Amino acid sequence: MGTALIYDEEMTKYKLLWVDPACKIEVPERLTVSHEALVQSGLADRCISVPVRKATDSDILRVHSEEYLEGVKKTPYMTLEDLKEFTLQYGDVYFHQNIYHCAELAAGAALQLVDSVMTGQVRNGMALVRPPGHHSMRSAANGFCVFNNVAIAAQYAKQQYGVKRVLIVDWDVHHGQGVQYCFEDDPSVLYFSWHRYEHQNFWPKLRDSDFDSVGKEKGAGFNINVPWNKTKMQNSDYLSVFCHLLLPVAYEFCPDLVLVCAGFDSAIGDPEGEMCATPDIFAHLTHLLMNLAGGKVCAVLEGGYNLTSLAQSVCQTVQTLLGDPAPRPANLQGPCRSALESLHCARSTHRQYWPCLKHAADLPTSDISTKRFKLAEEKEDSDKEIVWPEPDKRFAPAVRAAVVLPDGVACPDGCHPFTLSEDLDPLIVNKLKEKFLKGADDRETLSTLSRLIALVDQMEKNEVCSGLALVPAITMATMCVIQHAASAPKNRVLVVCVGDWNVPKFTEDGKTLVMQFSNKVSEERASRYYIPLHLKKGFRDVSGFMQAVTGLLLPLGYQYDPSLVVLVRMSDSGLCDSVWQQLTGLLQGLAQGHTLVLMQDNEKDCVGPTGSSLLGDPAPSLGPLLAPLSEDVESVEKLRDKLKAEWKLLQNTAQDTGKDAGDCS
Ligand code: X5A
Ligand code: ZN
Repeated sequence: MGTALIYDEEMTKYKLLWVDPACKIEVPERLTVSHEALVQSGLADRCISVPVRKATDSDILRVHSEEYLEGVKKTPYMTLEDLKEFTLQYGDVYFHQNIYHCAELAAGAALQLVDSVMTGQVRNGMALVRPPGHHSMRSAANGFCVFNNVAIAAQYAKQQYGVKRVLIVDWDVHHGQGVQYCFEDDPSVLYFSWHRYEHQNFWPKLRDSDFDSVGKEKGAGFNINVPWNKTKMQNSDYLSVFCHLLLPVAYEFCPDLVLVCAGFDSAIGDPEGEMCATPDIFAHLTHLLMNLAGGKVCAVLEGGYNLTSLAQSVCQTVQTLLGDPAPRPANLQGPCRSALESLHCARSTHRQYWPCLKHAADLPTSDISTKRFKLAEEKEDSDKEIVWPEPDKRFAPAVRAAVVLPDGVACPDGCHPFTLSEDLDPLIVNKLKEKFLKGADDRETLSTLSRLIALVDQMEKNEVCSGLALVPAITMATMCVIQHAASAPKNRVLVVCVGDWNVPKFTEDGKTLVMQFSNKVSEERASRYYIPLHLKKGFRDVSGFMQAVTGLLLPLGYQYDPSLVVLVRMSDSGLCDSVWQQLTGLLQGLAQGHTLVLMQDNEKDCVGPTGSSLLGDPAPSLGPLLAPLSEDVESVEKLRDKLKAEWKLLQNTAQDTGKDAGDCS
C-alpha cells in the first residue's frame, strides 16, 4: 500500500495583483518549490500520483453557505477593481480571476486524497494545494483561504464513507479558526491546533483561539487549542505537546481517519511563525500520527512562506508517509517555560473531558493566557537572516527487517532471514564463549549470539533497519546484544522490557537506559538508568499502558536519543497484539528506526505481528479507550515526578521546571 501525492500545476496560476504587505508572502512558488523538491529528491517518483478534481458545489456546500459560494463564483468575471473591492470584505486574503478555479481544485484535491485512502488504493498521502483552507469560514474568505479544504474533506469522509471519528491535527502556525467554527459542536470531529498567539496579539487575534475554547454543547472537549505566547518555539516544545496532550487524547478518541492541516509556517525561517523548530521535526510529528486510524493519514498543505524551509519540511513529511525511518531528532533540550504554561493550561482545561488527562494539574491561579496584554517591544532582529543546516539525506536500508528464528518457525512475509555471510571474528567468538557460555561448546547458542552481534553491526552501518529474534535464553541474548552495541564510543542503547523479568544490572554510565513495564517489578532497584514501572493489572489496563508509553517512554526515549532500541518481550506478558504493535510502531521513531526485538522462544505467535510492525505496517486501532486505572495513573505520575528534573521532556507544567521564574530561550 502506497502513498498518494496530489499536485496540479494549475494551482500555481493565480497571484496577488496589487500591493498588500499582508498578502505578499502567499506566492505561486510555494507550490512549485515544494513539488520540485519532491521530484529532485526522488520522493515524488515513489508516490502514487493521483489527479486532482474539482470539488462540486454540493461538496463545497458541506461547509460553506450558498451566498458565499455564489459570490466567489462571480470572481472569474470581475475586473481588477471589482476584485479589489470584493477582497475588501474579508481579512488578509486576495482574489484573482483564476482563484475560484484553483480553490475548487484545492478542495477537490483533498477529496481525492480522502477517496484514495478510504478506498484502500493507498495507505496515506499528501496534497500540495493553493489556496490553503483552514482560515476560511462558512461565509467568508480569510487568511489566504477561500474554501476550507480540510473541513470539506472531513465532512465528506463522514457523509460519503460513514467515518465515525475524524481527528484533524493542525500544525500550521496559525489558528485554523475556520475549522474550529465548523466543528465546534460536533463530537465526531476532534480538532487540535497549536498556534502563535502572544496573548491575542498575533493574527487573527481572536479570543476564540485560546486554550479555553473547548467546543460547544455535544462538542465540548473536541476542540483543543494550544496557544504559543512566545515565538521561537523549538522541537522540544512541539514534541512535548504531542506526548503530553495530543497523543493521549488521540488514542482515547480513536479516530477512523486523520487529516492534517499541514502548514509549515511553524518551521524555522518562516517570516510569519518566527518559530525555531527544524524541518526534521515534521518527520516525527508525522510518524507519531501514523499508527492512529490504521495508518489512514491525509496531509493537506496549508501555510509555509519560507521557500527553503517549506520545501524541506514537505520532503520530511512525505518521506515519512512513504515509510522511511525518521532521522535522529536534533537538540531536544526540553520545552521552554512559556510552552509548558500553554501545555499546562490546555491539559487542565481538558481534564474534565478526557479521562487520560484526569490527573492533570489544576489551572494556574494567575491566568496567564486569557488576558490580552500589550507585549513588551522586542528588540529588532527580524532583518537578521536565519540559517539552519539542511536536513541530512534519509536512507532506507536495503533490508527493512531481518529475523533470526529457530528452525521450524516461519519467516514472516517481507522479512529477511538473517544469516552470516562470513565467519565471525574468532576473537569475538572466544569472548562469547568465555562470557556467556562459561566455556561450554554450545554450538546452537553460539550461532544465535553470533548472528545477533552481526545483526547489530549491520544495523549500526545502516545496512539493516530493524531486527527480530526469537531466542531460548533471553537474558543472555539481551546482555550480549547490549554489551556489544554499547561498546562503540558514541552509541547509546534504550532497552525497553515488557513483562516479568529480573533485569540484570547494567552499567550506570549512561550507555544504556532501561525502562521496564511489569506488574511484578519493584521500585527498590530503580536507579538513574534503570526505570521500572509497576502496572497493577499487568497489561490488561490498555489505557494505563498507553499513558505510560505516550507520557513517559516516548519523552524519555526522545530525550535520550538512542542509537539503538532493544525491545525485550518476556513470555506470557499478557500484552495483546494490537497494543504491542502500537508500542513497536511508536518506538521506531527513535534511533532512525533501529529497533531490535528480542522475544523468548515460546512467543512464536507474536512473530507475525512484530514482523509486520517492523516492516512499517500501521498498528491496528485499539478502539476508544476507557479511563486508565487510577493505580496505574498514580505509578506513572509518581515516576514522571521523580524523573522530570533530569529528563525535561517529561515536564508538562511550568512548575515542573522547579524554578518560579525563567524565560524562553
Ligand atoms: C494558511 C495561512 C496565514 C494568513 C496570515 C495573514 N494563512 N496575516 O498560513
Ligand atoms: Zn499559517
